[in-house]
Amino acid sequence: MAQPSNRLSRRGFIRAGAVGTAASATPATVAAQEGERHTVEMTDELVFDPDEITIAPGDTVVWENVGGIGHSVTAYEDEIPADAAYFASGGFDSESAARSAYSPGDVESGDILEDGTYEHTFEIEGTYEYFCIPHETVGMLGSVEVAPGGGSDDGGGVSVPTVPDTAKTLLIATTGALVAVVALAYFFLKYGGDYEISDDERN
Ligand SMILES: [Cu+2]
Repeated sequence: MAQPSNRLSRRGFIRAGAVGTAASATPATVAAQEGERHTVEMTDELVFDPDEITIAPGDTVVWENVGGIGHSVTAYEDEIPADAAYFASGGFDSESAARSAYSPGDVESGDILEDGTYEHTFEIEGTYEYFCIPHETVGMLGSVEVAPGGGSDDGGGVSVPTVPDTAKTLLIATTGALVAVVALAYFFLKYGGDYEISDDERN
């Protein structure tokens, strides 16, 4: 005697659900490896805050002007890792180009105005020294340290600085499981109509 086809499909469905739950662990791992975003403020006190920040490879630093005075974020060409790409607000590819172009009030020239931001993603490990063109002489300098593991304990504007990695992983795993449950519920609603029919068939 052949089994009711809805039984087979139900079993297949449950198996698919289990696979979906197991597979959700993989995207969760990938998500954990995505770069974090760290904020460095530029203030009217003419400082980068924090002026030193440690991040992981692949992380992004977002410099935000929280005051009214314009600033630049300009890397010292000779004080970044040899194989790293040069970076500067305004998108210049050399320190000399950035220096000669800078013009107060002109965003295109690399000036970051009130509420303006500039961001750069760091892939290569090492130390990056940078400065603000108009305030270099008064010591508006900063550095970014890119190291494995990053600076989740340096409190340097990290989005979730106090949460240990294990807790973070747990949160991501929980999110993954939730997504799996929602997907499961979706398939139930769409394809799970046989369930009630099976009771009728037994009678
Ligand atoms: Cu400045």
